[in-house]
Amino acid sequence: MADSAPPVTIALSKGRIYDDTLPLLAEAGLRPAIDPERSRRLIIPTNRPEVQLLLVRATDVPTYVQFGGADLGVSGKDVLDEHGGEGLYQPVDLGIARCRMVVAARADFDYPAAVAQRRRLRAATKFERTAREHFARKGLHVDLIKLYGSMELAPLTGLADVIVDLVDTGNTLKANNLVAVEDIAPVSARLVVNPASLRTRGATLRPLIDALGNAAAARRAS
Ligand code: PRT
Ligand code: MG
Repeated sequence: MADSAPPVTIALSKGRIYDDTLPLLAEAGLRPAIDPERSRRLIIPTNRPEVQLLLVRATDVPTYVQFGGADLGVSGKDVLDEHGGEGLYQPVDLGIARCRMVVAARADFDYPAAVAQRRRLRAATKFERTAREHFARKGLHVDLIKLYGSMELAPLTGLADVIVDLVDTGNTLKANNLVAVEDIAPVSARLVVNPASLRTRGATLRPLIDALGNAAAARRAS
C-alpha cells in the first residue's frame, strides 16, 4: 500500500547544495516543511508526505544513497569522483553548485618549469583520488599530502608546492596570494539514485527524477 510505505528520502548537504537544490525541488512541487537553518532536525518533512529530506555531510551523500539510507541524493562531481560512484545511478547533471577543480600554487612558484623538468612535486589536497589520477595522466611523480580543509595554507607554510582544490570566484586563492596554474575539470552537482530504490519505488521516484531533470534543463536554458 502506498499509504504505509516509508517516505522516499532525498539526501542533501546544508549550504550551497541545499540552497541551489531548493528552487529545483520547488519546481518539482516539493517544499521543505522546516527551514534547516532554524532547526537541528536532520530529517526534514516536505509538503508531500511521501517525500522527505535527509541532511548529511556533503561527502556522506553518495554513501547514504549507495547503501539505501537514502533513495536519492544531490552530490558534487568532486565528491562523487572521490567516492568512486559504485552502486550509484547518475541520471542527471543538475548544473548547480558549479565550480572548477584546479591545481593552484603560490604566485611565485613556476609550475610550468617544475612540470617541464619533471620535478617531484608535493601536492596537498582533500581530493586524493582526483589528484592522483590527474598527475598520473601527466606522468608526474607527486607526493600527496591528505588534508581535510584550508588547503590554501599548504603552499604558504611550505607543506606543499601545489594544492588541488575547488575554485569558484577565485577570491579565496587571491586573498592567499595563490593562483590557479592548471584546470582539472569543471564541477557541478549530480542527482544520484539508488538502483534498487528505482526498481521498487519507481512510481514515486521516476516522476521526481524527471521533474528535477526538467527543472535543471529549464534553468540552464534561461
Ligand atoms: O563545508 P563542509 O566541510 O561542511 O563540506 P563541503 O566543503 O564538502 O561542502 P560545501 O557545502 O562547502 O560544498 C558542497 C559542494 O559544493 C562541493 O562538493 C562542490 O561540488 C560545490 N562547490 C561549488 C564548492 C564551491 N563551489 C566552492 N567554491 N565547494 C567548495 N568551494 C570552496 C572552495 O574550495 C574555496 O575554498 O569555497 C571556497 C571559496 O571559493 P571561491 O573561489 O569563490 O573563493
Ligand atoms: Mg566547504
